[in-house]
Amino acid sequence: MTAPARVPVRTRTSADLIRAEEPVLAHNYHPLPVVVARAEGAWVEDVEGRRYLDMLAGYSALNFGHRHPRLIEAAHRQLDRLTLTSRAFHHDKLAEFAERLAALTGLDMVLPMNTGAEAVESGIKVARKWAYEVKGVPADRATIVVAADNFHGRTTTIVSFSTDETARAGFGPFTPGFRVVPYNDLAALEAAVDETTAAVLIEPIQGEAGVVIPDQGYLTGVRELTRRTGCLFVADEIQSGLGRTGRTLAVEHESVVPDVLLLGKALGGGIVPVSAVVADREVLGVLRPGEHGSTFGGNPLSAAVGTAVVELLETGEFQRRAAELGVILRDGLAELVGKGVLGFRARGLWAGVDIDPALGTGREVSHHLMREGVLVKDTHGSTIRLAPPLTITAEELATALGALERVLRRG
Ligand code: IF1
Repeated sequence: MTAPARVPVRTRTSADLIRAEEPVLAHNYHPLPVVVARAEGAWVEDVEGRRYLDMLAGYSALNFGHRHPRLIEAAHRQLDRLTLTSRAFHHDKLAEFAERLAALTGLDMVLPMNTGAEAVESGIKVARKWAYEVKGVPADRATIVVAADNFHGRTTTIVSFSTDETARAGFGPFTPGFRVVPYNDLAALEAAVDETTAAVLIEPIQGEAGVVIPDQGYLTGVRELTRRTGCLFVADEIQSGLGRTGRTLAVEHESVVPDVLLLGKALGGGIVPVSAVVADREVLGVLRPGEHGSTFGGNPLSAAVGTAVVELLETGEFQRRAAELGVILRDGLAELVGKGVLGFRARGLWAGVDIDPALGTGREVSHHLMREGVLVKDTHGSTIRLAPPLTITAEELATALGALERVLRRG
């Protein structure tokens, strides 16, 4: 076969670049046709220099916006000194990262990993080991109770307990040991928990499901039930945590402290993948040398950026912004109910917006918004999710809401 003539890289347009991906990139995504070349704060710019307001923020990986100066500075400083040691040796950035992250969350110990799915996998392993060593569950009998419509990542074990057929089908055989109950249903949870239960694993707010916020009292109920029955409450705050909802953690809205916290996304400041399992010593202490690990987990660059992220959160500024601007977002969306919006769920700077299906799918609405200079992502059906950087201004938020109003008005 003769190779197709290649267009010189520098003259490639967005359309060229999208076409160039097709034969060489796995088709596991269907992105909007925008090709981003640079970004700053809440704004991204495409190859042709068109600017867009980023109302997705890397699914909350960019809570502090693109290229936050403090985070970029921390990364640059670390790049000039030391980037990787592996955990075979100590390095001079890890203690501070763990100390400050533990202090931020009020728990004792940190297990550093990289991606969200790895934090979830690690949380599952820790919960199972805790069940055998501390709770006394017979070998290989531990169960973990999870919620329907969950999203915790893409590994084979995690998709084993997904209820989304697209995420699961074709990837079996699946990992046993999980029980699925409806979300926001304490009676169903209670019925599923027994003496084999190591943990209840839930998202305090379900992201992929469409920003589904449980009834007030649910998280308190999960805390009470897990304590009473002697199993761990594992909260996946990978998307909901680190300022997004107006608090450092979404569980704080009910003043609940889980046994195990899973963090990711924004912990890497949009620069490097950084995730962590955070828990008290009684739980994370079950891991001993050689039993779990990661080449990249807690590497110097990740630790430096992660520490800078924790420093930003220590100020409380971003949580406050999310809470205050969240009111503007909520009020703006309330104005659109009946004008193309059927309903919405919002907490802090995070919203799932159900668009009247007569006006188009979530995908079509996202496409129209892109043409208006606003980037969002649909979830299922006609729901779009909004999760702008927490650095967005009130004016920028109004710009995005104005664009949504125009798109809905045109239908
Ligand atoms: C994709 C959704 C967001 C997560 C929670 C763990 C992970 C995620 C609560 C795994 C990841 C992602 C992954 C991304 C799309 C995305 C997503 F639509 F699927 F639900 F954010 F809204 N726990 N969420 O939300 O983290 O391994 O990806 O670092 O395309 O899969 P990861």
